[in-house]
Amino acid sequence: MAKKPPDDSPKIDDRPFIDANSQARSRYGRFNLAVIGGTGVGKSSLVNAVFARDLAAVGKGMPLTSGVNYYHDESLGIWDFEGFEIGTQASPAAALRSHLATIAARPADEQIAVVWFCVLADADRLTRADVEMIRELDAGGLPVILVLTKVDWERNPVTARYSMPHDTEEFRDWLEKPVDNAGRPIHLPIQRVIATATRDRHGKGTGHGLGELVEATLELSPRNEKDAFRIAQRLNLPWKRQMARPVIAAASAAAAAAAAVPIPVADATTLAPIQMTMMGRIATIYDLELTSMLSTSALAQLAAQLSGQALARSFLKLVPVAGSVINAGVASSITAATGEGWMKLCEQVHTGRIDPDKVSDVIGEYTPGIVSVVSKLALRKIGKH
Ligand SMILES: Nc1nc2c(ncn2[C@@H]2O[C@H](COP(=O)(O)OP(=O)(O)O)[C@@H](O)[C@H]2O)c(=O)[nH]1
Ligand SMILES: [Mg+2]
Repeated sequence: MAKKPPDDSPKIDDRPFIDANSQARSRYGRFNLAVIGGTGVGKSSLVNAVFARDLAAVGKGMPLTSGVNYYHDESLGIWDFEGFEIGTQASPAAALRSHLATIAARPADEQIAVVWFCVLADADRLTRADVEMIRELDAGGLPVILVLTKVDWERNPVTARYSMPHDTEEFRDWLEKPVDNAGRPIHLPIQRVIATATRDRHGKGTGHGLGELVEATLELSPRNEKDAFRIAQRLNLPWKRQMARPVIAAASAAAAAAAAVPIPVADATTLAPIQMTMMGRIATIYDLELTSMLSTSALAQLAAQLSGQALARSFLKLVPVAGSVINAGVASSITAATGEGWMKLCEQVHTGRIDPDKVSDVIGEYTPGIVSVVSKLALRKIGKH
């Protein structure tokens, strides 16, 4: 059980933490995806596989019209064209056009970035209505990924490679060079064709083509919505590290600048807001809601840990080697170590290896061993002489 900071500890403000988290959230914004396809083609399964959450079950839903729903949480919005069936309307393309116009008139944070147009892999062609709807999306300036769903991948027992059935391959080839019955080319404005499955035919397995799907989605997303997608998706962890590292570097530089004139150890509280802002931003990148992750008392404890109190105690033991002030090098090393540790903790929560409710219990294992940081620096210093 974590100890509460002693009553004589300096008052630590945990606001920078929460402010940075919510500011980063509003800066990155929400990523909105449109998913189109008949009932049962596997739309919801794809969304669950890529974003690791069932918005339809837990999120706020808003029926735009019959068959079109908007589900969202803070970082992700899904326009689910569910039951928007081919054949149920006189002209699906005209209906789609009017839905797109309605959506376009809605707030900026609900605007569609990319479309997944989902078709069962064992269909053998697109229908005329499909083609017209895709043209409608293209006319609306939306990038369209044609997603073949429920591909029945087969594993070759000798090579251990997976391949798709011959028919699916033919369908994919047709999509890449579509022609009509008379062999004349058809205008089909799709940006990608991606063959996917979220499970095998026995309902097991981890899926196929999903990595390719997130890469294509990122690539086709408007420039200023790419970060929102990197945050909302849950399949690609390296993208999150790529976003977190510059945040750590910037905070380390800010800490070094703050300690350009060495700070007496007792005043190390100066660095706490820098580190907490960094941690709030990193949590956002992992799409973690800080206030639900850390109890108020855990936040206060963390704040105290980052403050002069904890530092001072560790430093006292190290004064002979480290001196009694925090200089730029120490400030930046401690901040970098805090950032790396926090990033790893966020990763564990994000991937479900640590229960968000348990963060308060394990945080000490991830935030820096200040003693170890300082010892390393001191050793390096000694080594030089
Ligand atoms: N074999 C197989 N079944 C799938 C796959 N994806 C989804 N399903 C199943 O297909 C059914 C419909 O999926 P769902 O995602 O609800 O489709 P939606 O109506 O388009 O949202 C469910 O029973 C899923 O378990 C897949 O890749 N392979
Ligand atoms: Mg569904």
